Amino acid sequence: MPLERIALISDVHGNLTALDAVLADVEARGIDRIVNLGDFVGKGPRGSEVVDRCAKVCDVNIRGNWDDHLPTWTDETSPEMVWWRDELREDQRDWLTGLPLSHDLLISGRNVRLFHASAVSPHVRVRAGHTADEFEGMFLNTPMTGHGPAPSVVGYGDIHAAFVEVEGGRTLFNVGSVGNPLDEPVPSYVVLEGITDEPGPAPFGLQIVRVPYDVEPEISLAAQLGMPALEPYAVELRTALYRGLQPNLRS
Ligand SMILES: [Mn+2]
Repeated sequence: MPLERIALISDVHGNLTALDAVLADVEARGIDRIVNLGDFVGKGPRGSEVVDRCAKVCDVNIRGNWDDHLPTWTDETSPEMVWWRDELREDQRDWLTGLPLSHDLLISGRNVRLFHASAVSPHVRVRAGHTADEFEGMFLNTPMTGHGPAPSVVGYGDIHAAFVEVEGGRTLFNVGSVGNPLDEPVPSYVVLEGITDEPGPAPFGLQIVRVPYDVEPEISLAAQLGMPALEPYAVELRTALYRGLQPNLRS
């Protein structure tokens, strides 16, 4: 049986320019199966278009923390949250809040589990410099993950920083972010390679791909659309410096 490839993308955050660049790279590699690990919206200007694009091209879409809280956001005193929320159509808000929180695959004899931030909730964050307990927790069955076979490979998003870690026979990886990377200002995604639905051992590959694109048209478009919190967004896209660490630009 031939090896198959699956592209894993995450944290597009309304950045359609970066999403288009990554999808073009996925297509150029001849990959037609895409799983999105969530955070379609917020931070960037075109959440609505990103939702429509991903609903069309991704085989599986998983709910992130932003997709979970933005559609039902009620605090009208936060102009950027209101702007991002109101940009979404009613059917898109329903679509986002109805997405699954976890997805299991069997590839080359490995049980692979994908979710946004952790096995507990899309709102519970696990950083690259995690504790041993946090590492263990990523592989556990929880009410959020359901009770499928225990995974030996877990992939997630949320922290906007790609990594791969192999420890005690288990692999934990982060796909990084398409629209708002914070490890370097270049979008990342992951390609998994193996034989899907194959219970026996077979070659298995995992590759982090970086796709450069010009951030300036994306920033200009956000300005043109009158998106609030433009300056911290521009700094994040240009330098990968998280807005919470931009002391003079906190909004
Ligand atoms: Mn995110």
